[in-house]
Amino acid sequence: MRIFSGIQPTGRKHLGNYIGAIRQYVEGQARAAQGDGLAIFCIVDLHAITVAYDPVELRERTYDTTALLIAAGLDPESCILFRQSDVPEQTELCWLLSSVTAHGDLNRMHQFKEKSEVQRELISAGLFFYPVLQAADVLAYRCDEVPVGEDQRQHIELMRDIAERFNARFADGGEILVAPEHRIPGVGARIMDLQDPSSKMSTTAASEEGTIYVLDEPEMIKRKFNRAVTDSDDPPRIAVDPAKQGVSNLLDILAACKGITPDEAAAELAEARGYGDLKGAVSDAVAEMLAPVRERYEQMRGDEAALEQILVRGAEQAREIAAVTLGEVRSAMGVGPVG
Ligand code: AQP
Repeated sequence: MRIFSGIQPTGRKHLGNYIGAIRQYVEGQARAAQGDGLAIFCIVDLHAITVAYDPVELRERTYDTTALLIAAGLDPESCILFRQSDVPEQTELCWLLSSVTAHGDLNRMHQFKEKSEVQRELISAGLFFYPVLQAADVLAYRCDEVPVGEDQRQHIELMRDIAERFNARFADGGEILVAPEHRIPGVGARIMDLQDPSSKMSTTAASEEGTIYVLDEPEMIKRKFNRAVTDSDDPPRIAVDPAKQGVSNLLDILAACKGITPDEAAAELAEARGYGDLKGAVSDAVAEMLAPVRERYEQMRGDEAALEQILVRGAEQAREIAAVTLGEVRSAMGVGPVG
């Protein structure tokens, strides 16, 4: 079993990234180690440049994200952890795969529509092409599984189509590229903004007050949960209900922290006096879950040379795999000399 996922070095990573993706990476690394599998994680700096960004900050954020992933439990001795731009095979594969990607499919991508709406100066062609590069990232490693949050479902479906179209066109009845499955968590796949529970918690679109960052101190976590939007039901009702987005989101977060279902989390709060008790329970659970990550992050972040060394070594390992796939793709497509 081979697992691959990418994460952007943008902004500070939030609770949605942690529950929807990072925690799954750590679990995937453990599963891969148990079998004869391989877990590969990529910090996708080339995706981060598809929207307005600051070059100096991009490098800082790349080290921040590397340190955070390791603090969360990724072990560079047990997985491959690398920076996307260090593996040019992925960018070449992106171009090759563009020939089997339908323009109309890219036009339908929700993420492109949402992100292009908020770009003030330029809607880059890179933003439009984002899912093709993402497909190349994953397909270069012929992986079976991609751990992601719910927002990435459509992109994974597209990369499956790209792999299948490529195989149908160029693999002569065989399978050069592997169409991967997404692995979206049953609970916590879409954590919502605490101030606007109709929008997902997000690096770029969410409110500061409504976003819990992985590195927030416990007091900050408590303050943000205390101010979380719920509803004015009288008497207050702690239940999972599409009409109660704020309460349902808090139950989802609590359930994800405790490894139970949101309904079970609601049942545990049957004796609660009101939403204050729910907010207290969820803020304690989140603070407890994130504290060790924050502490380890603080120990690691200062040593950029060590972080850089981890990324360089990871890229060497990644290139060995990606180069083989790229060679077969080039050869099947008739690109370059006979190999
Ligand atoms: N709210 C969320 N709930 C659950 N999972 C989430 N993910 C993102 N938001 C939520 C998952 O996190 C992984 C990394 O996403 P990314 O590389 O896009 O990183 P980001 O830019 O920090 O994520 P955002 O917040 O989603 O950014 P913007 O603001 O750009 O929209 C992915 O697996 C994603 O599903």
